[in-house]
Amino acid sequence: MPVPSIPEAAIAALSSAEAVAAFTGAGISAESGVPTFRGERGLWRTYRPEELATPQAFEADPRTVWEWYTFRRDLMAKSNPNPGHYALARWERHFPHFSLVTQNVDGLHHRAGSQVVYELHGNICRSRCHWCRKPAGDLGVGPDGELPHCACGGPIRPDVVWFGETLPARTVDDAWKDVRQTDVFVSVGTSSIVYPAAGLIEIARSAGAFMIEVNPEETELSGLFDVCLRGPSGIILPEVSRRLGLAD
Ligand code: BJW
Ligand code: ZN
Repeated sequence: MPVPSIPEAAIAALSSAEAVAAFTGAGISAESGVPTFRGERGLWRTYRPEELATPQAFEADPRTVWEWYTFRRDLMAKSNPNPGHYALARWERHFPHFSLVTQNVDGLHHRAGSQVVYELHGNICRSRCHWCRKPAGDLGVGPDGELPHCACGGPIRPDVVWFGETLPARTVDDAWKDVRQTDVFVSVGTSSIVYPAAGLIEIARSAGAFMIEVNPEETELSGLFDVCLRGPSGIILPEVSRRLGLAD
Protein backbone atom coordinates (compact mmCIF):
# COMPACT_ATOMS: atom_id res chain seq x y z
CA MET A 1 0.00 0.00 0.00
CA PRO A 2 1.38 3.48 -0.89
CA VAL A 3 2.21 5.61 2.14
CA PRO A 4 -0.52 8.26 2.42
CA SER A 5 0.47 11.88 2.75
CA ILE A 6 -0.21 13.35 6.19
CA PRO A 7 -1.91 16.79 6.17
CA GLU A 8 0.33 19.62 7.33
CA ALA A 9 -2.20 20.64 10.00
CA ALA A 10 -1.68 17.34 11.83
CA ILE A 11 2.11 17.62 11.70
CA ALA A 12 1.96 21.27 12.86
CA ALA A 13 -0.30 20.38 15.80
CA LEU A 14 1.94 17.50 16.90
CA SER A 15 5.13 19.54 16.41
CA SER A 16 3.98 22.25 18.80
CA ALA A 17 2.24 19.94 21.30
CA GLU A 18 3.38 19.69 24.92
CA ALA A 19 0.83 17.01 25.77
CA VAL A 20 -0.36 14.24 23.45
CA ALA A 21 -2.81 11.44 24.24
CA ALA A 22 -3.21 8.32 22.10
CA PHE A 23 -6.33 6.19 22.44
CA THR A 24 -6.12 2.75 20.86
CA GLY A 25 -8.47 -0.08 19.97
CA ALA A 26 -8.31 -3.50 18.38
CA GLY A 27 -7.37 -2.08 14.95
CA ILE A 28 -3.83 -1.22 16.06
CA SER A 29 -3.19 -4.93 16.66
CA ALA A 30 -4.81 -6.10 13.39
CA GLU A 31 -1.47 -5.99 11.58
CA SER A 32 -0.02 -8.18 14.36
CA GLY A 33 -2.54 -10.85 13.37
CA VAL A 34 -4.96 -10.21 16.24
CA PRO A 35 -8.49 -10.00 14.79
CA THR A 36 -10.67 -6.99 15.54
CA PHE A 37 -14.13 -7.33 17.06
CA ARG A 38 -15.98 -5.39 14.39
CA GLY A 39 -15.34 -3.72 11.03
CA GLU A 40 -14.58 -5.17 7.58
CA ARG A 41 -12.22 -7.86 8.82
CA GLY A 42 -13.53 -8.48 12.34
CA LEU A 43 -12.93 -12.20 12.86
CA TRP A 44 -15.00 -12.49 16.00
CA ARG A 45 -18.07 -11.98 13.79
CA THR A 46 -18.80 -15.66 14.44
CA TYR A 47 -18.55 -14.84 18.18
CA ARG A 48 -20.42 -11.67 19.05
CA PRO A 49 -18.56 -9.96 21.93
CA GLU A 50 -21.90 -8.57 23.16
CA GLU A 51 -22.97 -12.20 23.77
CA LEU A 52 -19.74 -13.80 25.05
CA ALA A 53 -18.02 -10.93 26.87
CA THR A 54 -20.59 -10.71 29.65
CA PRO A 55 -20.76 -11.98 33.23
CA GLN A 56 -24.10 -13.62 32.36
CA ALA A 57 -22.48 -15.69 29.57
CA PHE A 58 -19.67 -16.77 31.92
CA GLU A 59 -22.07 -17.72 34.70
CA ALA A 60 -24.29 -19.69 32.29
CA ASP A 61 -21.53 -21.41 30.29
CA PRO A 62 -18.01 -20.86 31.68
CA ARG A 63 -16.54 -23.58 29.44
CA THR A 64 -17.53 -21.85 26.18
CA VAL A 65 -16.33 -18.47 27.45
CA TRP A 66 -13.03 -20.02 28.59
CA GLU A 67 -12.64 -21.72 25.15
CA TRP A 68 -12.83 -18.31 23.48
CA TYR A 69 -10.31 -16.80 25.90
CA THR A 70 -7.89 -19.74 25.78
CA PHE A 71 -7.88 -19.54 21.98
CA ARG A 72 -7.26 -15.78 22.12
CA ARG A 73 -4.58 -16.04 24.83
CA ASP A 74 -2.64 -18.50 22.68
CA LEU A 75 -3.03 -16.34 19.58
CA MET A 76 -1.95 -13.16 21.39
CA ALA A 77 1.04 -14.88 23.01
CA LYS A 78 2.26 -15.81 19.51
CA SER A 79 1.68 -12.29 18.12
CA ASN A 80 4.28 -9.54 18.09
CA PRO A 81 3.97 -5.75 18.21
CA ASN A 82 3.86 -4.05 14.79
CA PRO A 83 5.28 -0.70 13.60
CA GLY A 84 2.17 1.12 14.93
CA HIS A 85 2.84 -0.07 18.50
CA TYR A 86 6.53 0.81 18.16
CA ALA A 87 5.74 4.31 16.87
CA LEU A 88 3.62 5.06 19.97
CA ALA A 89 6.36 3.71 22.25
CA ARG A 90 8.71 6.19 20.55
CA TRP A 91 6.20 9.03 21.08
CA GLU A 92 6.23 8.36 24.83
CA ARG A 93 9.94 9.19 24.87
CA HIS A 94 9.54 12.24 22.60
CA PHE A 95 6.63 14.34 23.91
CA PRO A 96 6.99 16.14 27.27
CA HIS A 97 3.65 14.60 28.32
CA PHE A 98 2.36 11.51 26.60
CA SER A 99 -0.55 9.32 27.67
CA LEU A 100 -1.41 5.98 26.11
CA VAL A 101 -4.94 4.80 26.81
CA THR A 102 -5.90 1.44 25.36
CA GLN A 103 -9.04 -0.64 25.18
CA ASN A 104 -6.91 -3.62 24.18
CA VAL A 105 -6.23 -6.56 26.47
CA ASP A 106 -3.36 -8.03 24.42
CA GLY A 107 -0.38 -6.38 26.18
CA LEU A 108 1.28 -5.50 22.84
CA HIS A 109 1.90 -1.85 23.81
CA HIS A 110 4.00 -2.97 26.79
CA ARG A 111 5.82 -5.48 24.62
CA ALA A 112 6.64 -2.68 22.15
CA GLY A 113 8.31 -0.75 24.98
CA SER A 114 5.58 1.63 26.17
CA GLN A 115 6.16 2.15 29.91
CA VAL A 116 2.85 3.62 31.05
CA VAL A 117 -0.31 2.19 29.51
CA TYR A 118 -3.80 2.79 30.85
CA GLU A 119 -5.53 -0.53 30.18
CA LEU A 120 -9.23 0.33 30.38
CA HIS A 121 -10.53 -3.19 29.71
CA GLY A 122 -7.95 -5.22 31.66
CA ASN A 123 -5.43 -7.74 30.39
CA ILE A 124 -6.14 -11.17 28.92
CA CYS A 125 -2.98 -12.74 30.41
CA ARG A 126 -4.19 -12.20 33.97
CA SER A 127 -6.90 -14.15 35.80
CA ARG A 128 -8.91 -13.38 38.92
CA CYS A 129 -11.75 -14.77 41.00
CA HIS A 130 -15.19 -13.86 39.63
CA TRP A 131 -16.54 -13.61 43.20
CA CYS A 132 -13.86 -12.18 45.51
CA ARG A 133 -11.62 -10.63 42.77
CA LYS A 134 -8.46 -12.20 44.23
CA PRO A 135 -5.72 -12.27 41.54
CA ALA A 136 -4.98 -15.75 40.17
CA GLY A 137 -1.88 -15.22 38.01
CA ASP A 138 -2.43 -16.60 34.52
CA LEU A 139 -4.51 -19.58 35.66
CA GLY A 140 -6.71 -21.05 32.94
CA VAL A 141 -8.41 -24.31 32.02
CA GLY A 142 -6.35 -27.29 33.23
CA PRO A 143 -4.79 -29.97 30.98
CA ASP A 144 -7.75 -32.30 31.55
CA GLY A 145 -10.24 -29.52 30.86
CA GLU A 146 -10.95 -28.76 34.52
CA LEU A 147 -12.21 -25.22 35.11
CA PRO A 148 -10.13 -23.24 37.63
CA HIS A 149 -11.57 -22.24 41.03
CA CYS A 150 -10.52 -19.90 43.84
CA ALA A 151 -10.05 -20.94 47.49
CA CYS A 152 -13.35 -19.12 48.21
CA GLY A 153 -15.15 -21.49 45.82
CA GLY A 154 -15.69 -18.86 43.14
CA PRO A 155 -14.85 -19.51 39.48
CA ILE A 156 -11.62 -18.05 38.11
CA ARG A 157 -12.03 -15.87 35.01
CA PRO A 158 -9.88 -13.70 32.72
CA ASP A 159 -9.15 -10.30 34.32
CA VAL A 160 -10.91 -8.29 31.62
CA VAL A 161 -13.88 -5.94 31.67
CA TRP A 162 -17.09 -7.41 30.30
CA PHE A 163 -20.28 -5.58 29.23
CA GLY A 164 -22.19 -4.27 32.23
CA GLU A 165 -19.06 -4.24 34.40
CA THR A 166 -17.30 -1.13 35.63
CA LEU A 167 -13.87 -0.15 34.38
CA PRO A 168 -10.92 -0.01 36.86
CA ALA A 169 -11.59 3.22 38.79
CA ARG A 170 -8.01 4.42 39.28
CA THR A 171 -7.14 3.84 35.61
CA VAL A 172 -10.25 5.71 34.50
CA ASP A 173 -9.45 8.65 36.82
CA ASP A 174 -5.89 8.93 35.53
CA ALA A 175 -6.79 8.53 31.85
CA TRP A 176 -9.72 10.96 31.97
CA LYS A 177 -7.58 13.58 33.78
CA ASP A 178 -4.80 13.36 31.17
CA VAL A 179 -7.21 13.55 28.25
CA ARG A 180 -8.86 16.69 29.63
CA GLN A 181 -5.44 18.39 29.52
CA THR A 182 -4.11 17.14 26.22
CA ASP A 183 -3.17 19.38 23.27
CA VAL A 184 -3.51 16.65 20.65
CA PHE A 185 -5.69 13.53 20.83
CA VAL A 186 -4.94 10.66 18.44
CA SER A 187 -7.53 7.88 18.19
CA VAL A 188 -6.19 4.72 16.55
CA GLY A 189 -8.04 1.63 15.35
CA THR A 190 -11.26 1.84 17.30
CA SER A 191 -14.85 1.69 16.10
CA SER A 192 -15.67 4.25 18.86
CA ILE A 193 -18.88 2.51 19.87
CA VAL A 194 -18.08 1.01 23.26
CA TYR A 195 -18.67 3.33 26.22
CA PRO A 196 -17.47 4.75 28.54
CA ALA A 197 -14.16 4.37 26.65
CA ALA A 198 -15.44 6.10 23.48
CA GLY A 199 -16.52 9.01 25.67
CA LEU A 200 -12.85 9.99 25.86
CA ILE A 201 -13.12 11.19 22.26
CA GLU A 202 -15.98 13.52 23.18
CA ILE A 203 -14.10 14.74 26.27
CA ALA A 204 -10.95 15.54 24.31
CA ARG A 205 -12.98 17.39 21.70
CA SER A 206 -14.83 19.43 24.34
CA ALA A 207 -11.52 20.24 26.04
CA GLY A 208 -10.26 21.80 22.78
CA ALA A 209 -7.66 19.23 21.72
CA PHE A 210 -6.59 18.98 18.10
CA MET A 211 -8.23 15.70 17.02
CA ILE A 212 -6.66 13.06 14.74
CA GLU A 213 -8.29 9.74 13.80
CA VAL A 214 -6.28 6.84 12.31
CA ASN A 215 -8.56 4.17 10.84
CA PRO A 216 -9.07 2.71 7.35
CA GLU A 217 -12.82 3.10 7.84
CA GLU A 218 -15.12 5.92 8.91
CA THR A 219 -16.40 5.49 12.49
CA GLU A 220 -19.39 6.63 14.53
CA LEU A 221 -17.41 9.59 15.84
CA SER A 222 -15.34 10.56 12.77
CA GLY A 223 -17.22 13.88 12.67
CA LEU A 224 -15.45 14.99 15.87
CA PHE A 225 -11.97 14.85 14.32
CA ASP A 226 -10.01 17.66 12.64
CA VAL A 227 -8.02 15.22 10.53
CA CYS A 228 -8.92 11.62 9.58
CA LEU A 229 -6.02 9.53 8.32
CA ARG A 230 -7.55 6.68 6.36
CA GLY A 231 -5.22 3.70 6.31
CA PRO A 232 -3.64 1.02 8.49
CA SER A 233 -1.99 2.33 11.65
CA GLY A 234 1.12 0.20 11.02
CA ILE A 235 1.83 2.42 8.01
CA ILE A 236 0.33 5.76 9.09
CA LEU A 237 1.89 6.07 12.57
CA PRO A 238 5.48 5.40 11.42
CA GLU A 239 4.93 7.92 8.61
CA VAL A 240 3.77 10.54 11.14
CA SER A 241 6.91 9.75 13.19
CA ARG A 242 9.06 10.21 10.11
CA ARG A 243 7.44 13.60 9.40
CA LEU A 244 8.14 14.60 13.03
CA GLY A 245 11.79 13.72 12.52
CA LEU A 246 11.70 10.74 14.89
CA ALA A 247 13.82 7.75 14.06
CA ASP A 248 12.05 4.39 14.57
C1 BJW B 1 -7.81 -0.61 11.83
C2 BJW B 1 -7.01 -1.51 11.18
C3 BJW B 1 -5.70 -1.14 11.00
C4 BJW B 1 -8.91 -2.40 11.27
N1 BJW B 1 -5.28 0.05 11.46
N2 BJW B 1 -7.37 0.55 12.28
C5 BJW B 1 -23.61 4.55 26.53
C6 BJW B 1 -24.33 4.38 25.38
C7 BJW B 1 -24.65 3.08 24.92
C8 BJW B 1 -24.24 1.96 25.64
C9 BJW B 1 -23.52 2.14 26.79
C10 BJW B 1 -23.21 3.42 27.22
N3 BJW B 1 -22.48 3.31 28.35
C11 BJW B 1 -22.31 2.00 28.63
C12 BJW B 1 -22.95 1.26 27.70
C13 BJW B 1 -23.03 -0.24 27.68
C14 BJW B 1 -21.79 -0.89 27.12
C15 BJW B 1 -21.58 -0.43 25.69
O1 BJW B 1 -20.77 0.43 25.40
N4 BJW B 1 -22.27 -1.04 24.72
C16 BJW B 1 -22.09 -0.70 23.30
C17 BJW B 1 -21.82 -1.96 22.48
C18 BJW B 1 -23.30 0.03 22.81
N5 BJW B 1 -20.63 -0.63 27.94
C19 BJW B 1 -20.33 -1.36 29.03
O2 BJW B 1 -21.05 -2.26 29.42
C20 BJW B 1 -19.05 -1.00 29.79
N6 BJW B 1 -19.29 -0.88 31.19
C21 BJW B 1 -20.04 0.08 31.72
O3 BJW B 1 -20.58 0.91 31.04
O4 BJW B 1 -20.09 0.04 33.09
C22 BJW B 1 -20.95 0.96 33.77
C23 BJW B 1 -22.23 0.24 34.07
C24 BJW B 1 -22.19 -0.90 34.84
C25 BJW B 1 -23.38 -1.53 35.14
C26 BJW B 1 -24.58 -1.07 34.64
C27 BJW B 1 -24.59 0.07 33.84
C28 BJW B 1 -23.41 0.73 33.56
C29 BJW B 1 -18.01 -2.10 29.67
C30 BJW B 1 -17.52 -2.29 28.27
C31 BJW B 1 -16.54 -3.47 28.22
C32 BJW B 1 -16.11 -3.80 26.80
N7 BJW B 1 -15.41 -5.04 26.81
C33 BJW B 1 -14.84 -5.55 25.56
C34 BJW B 1 -14.28 -6.97 25.83
C35 BJW B 1 -12.99 -6.88 26.65
C36 BJW B 1 -12.44 -8.23 26.95
C37 BJW B 1 -12.08 -9.01 25.70
O5 BJW B 1 -11.24 -8.55 24.87
O6 BJW B 1 -12.61 -10.08 25.54
O7 BJW B 1 -13.80 -4.66 25.10
S1 BJW B 1 -15.99 -5.58 24.18
C38 BJW B 1 -14.80 -5.14 22.95
O8 BJW B 1 -15.13 -3.84 22.37
C39 BJW B 1 -13.47 -4.94 23.71
C40 BJW B 1 -12.91 -3.72 23.05
O9 BJW B 1 -11.95 -3.10 23.88
C41 BJW B 1 -14.13 -2.89 22.79
C42 BJW B 1 -13.98 -1.82 21.75
O10 BJW B 1 -13.70 -2.38 20.49
P1 BJW B 1 -12.63 -1.68 19.55
O11 BJW B 1 -11.28 -1.74 20.16
O12 BJW B 1 -13.11 -0.36 19.13
O13 BJW B 1 -12.57 -2.72 18.32
P2 BJW B 1 -13.57 -2.86 17.09
O14 BJW B 1 -13.36 -4.21 16.55
O15 BJW B 1 -14.94 -2.45 17.43
O16 BJW B 1 -13.02 -1.80 16.02
C43 BJW B 1 -11.79 -2.00 15.35
C44 BJW B 1 -11.53 -0.81 14.46
O17 BJW B 1 -10.23 -0.96 13.92
C45 BJW B 1 -12.51 -0.71 13.27
O18 BJW B 1 -13.02 0.62 13.21
C46 BJW B 1 -11.62 -0.97 12.05
O19 BJW B 1 -11.98 -0.18 10.93
C47 BJW B 1 -10.26 -0.56 12.57
N8 BJW B 1 -9.13 -1.20 11.91
N9 BJW B 1 -7.83 -2.63 10.85
C48 BJW B 1 -6.20 0.85 12.12
N10 BJW B 1 -4.85 -1.96 10.34
ZN1 ZN C 1 -12.42 -15.98 45.35
